[in-house]
Amino acid sequence: MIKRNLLFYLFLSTLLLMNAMPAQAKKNTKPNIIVIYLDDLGYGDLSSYGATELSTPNIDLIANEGVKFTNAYSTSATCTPSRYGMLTGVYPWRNPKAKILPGSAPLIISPKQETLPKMLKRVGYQTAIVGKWHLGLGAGNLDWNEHITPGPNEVGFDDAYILAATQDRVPTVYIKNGYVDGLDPKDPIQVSYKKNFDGEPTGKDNPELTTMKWHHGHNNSIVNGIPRIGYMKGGEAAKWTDTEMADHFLVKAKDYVKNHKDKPFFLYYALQQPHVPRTPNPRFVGASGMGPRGDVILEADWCIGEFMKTLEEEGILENTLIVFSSDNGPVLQDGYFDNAIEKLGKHTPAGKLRGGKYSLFDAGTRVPFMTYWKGTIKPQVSSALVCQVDLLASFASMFNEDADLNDSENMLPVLLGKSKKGRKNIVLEANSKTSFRSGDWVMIPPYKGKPLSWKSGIETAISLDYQLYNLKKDVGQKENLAQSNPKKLKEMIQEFEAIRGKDYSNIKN
Ligand code: NG6
Ligand code: CA
Repeated sequence: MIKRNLLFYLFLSTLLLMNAMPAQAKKNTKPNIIVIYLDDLGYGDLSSYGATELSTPNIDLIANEGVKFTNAYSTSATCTPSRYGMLTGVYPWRNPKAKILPGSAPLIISPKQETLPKMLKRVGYQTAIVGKWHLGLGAGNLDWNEHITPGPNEVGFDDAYILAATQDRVPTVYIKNGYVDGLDPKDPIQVSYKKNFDGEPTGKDNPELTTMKWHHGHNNSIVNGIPRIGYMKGGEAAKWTDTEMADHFLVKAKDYVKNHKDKPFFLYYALQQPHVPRTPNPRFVGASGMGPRGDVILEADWCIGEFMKTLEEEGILENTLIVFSSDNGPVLQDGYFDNAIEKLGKHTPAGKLRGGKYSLFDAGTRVPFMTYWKGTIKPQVSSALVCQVDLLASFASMFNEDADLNDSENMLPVLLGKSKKGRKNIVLEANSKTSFRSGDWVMIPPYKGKPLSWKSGIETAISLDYQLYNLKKDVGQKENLAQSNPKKLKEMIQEFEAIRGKDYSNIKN
């Protein structure tokens, strides 16, 4: 009798315990897929990638508990082309419009084109973007007060909560599924990249109204004391608060997860940090001791930690594959006086790599890149060559889905840490010029142009001579082997031209 009571008690308490456990969402057969994408984060900006002066524990967890890639690339050293490559599977140099876009530029992805979210929709995913878009909106002469279309919704995203271009460009408003969020119709928005609107102050003429000083370029309309690129009038109620942008996107990303967790979803969470203007929330001001650039990296790390907590609380962390990366390499001086150089101390945003944003040297495009899937991916470091352009083919292969793959290669086994066999080669782009990595080698063709990027002072790798580097022996690209190894140089040029064609040089004979 006693024994039976005990058994009953055990049974009861097990039932009670099960009820007390967090609700485990039903395991989807398809994992949720989340791409977390930072803006201008360098190869050396994370403690998991060797930074000693900054500590990024939340992103480090993704790196250390997943596959941490050491030879992963964006397709370009600037934002628009990189995002174009990742979302379409097409190298951005194939599309002449895939260049840094003004905030008023039309959409550069054709609504007929294949995209990563479209492919995932076909296999049953719900799809969304939260954060930076910068791929153009509309079809020209956009009226920001009407339905803004085509945009992310027309190229595969069911839901879109975006900033149109960059944090330093107008319009400084959020756009929710094609409508400016919070717009008061009595105060319409006007945007121009050509001329100012009558009576509107600018950074150039009214420095007394600015709280952040422009260094180069950013001296048009002033919003929240920050002078921007481009002119804007109206839309007062809809304007964002820069210091709250990170929290704002975090809430949107968390809410999306909470509201969509019962069916497989794809979320592209595109954070704005550490791009200029760097505007940490007051909670993070001074946190890094490195000025605003370091502070916003810590802020982004915190956001990602909070976001991961939500995945855990909602019971879907073990059914979610996360890809983390950055659109291009690091830059310190990118248009505002914000002490990024002065307070850098011993930090090396590019790690041991040469160059940075805007550069054909490796730091322009070699970026932090990791995949994390709790319980499925085994922690490891992978030196396999992979590129963001490969996400389309890799995820299509997960579902045996036919897709228009273009330059995208199936790296799924590599992304899941089951293989180390990466791509053979990649064509890389910076400011319309291209270079080539094959195996451990990099070849940069001769170009006319500036060896230093305008005002930011970054080495562009532009030279009238061929350059050839062996990254395995010389990760800092210090020794140009073009002269001493003509055989390898010739091989590289041939392999490059077979993909790129011969019409890439800006040097006319
Ligand atoms: C450049 C801006 C730079 C930054 C960049 C875009 C000037 C002088 N420079 O044109 O500040 O906004 O565009 O960065 O205006 S990206 O990461 O979105 O490509
Ligand atoms: Ca960028």
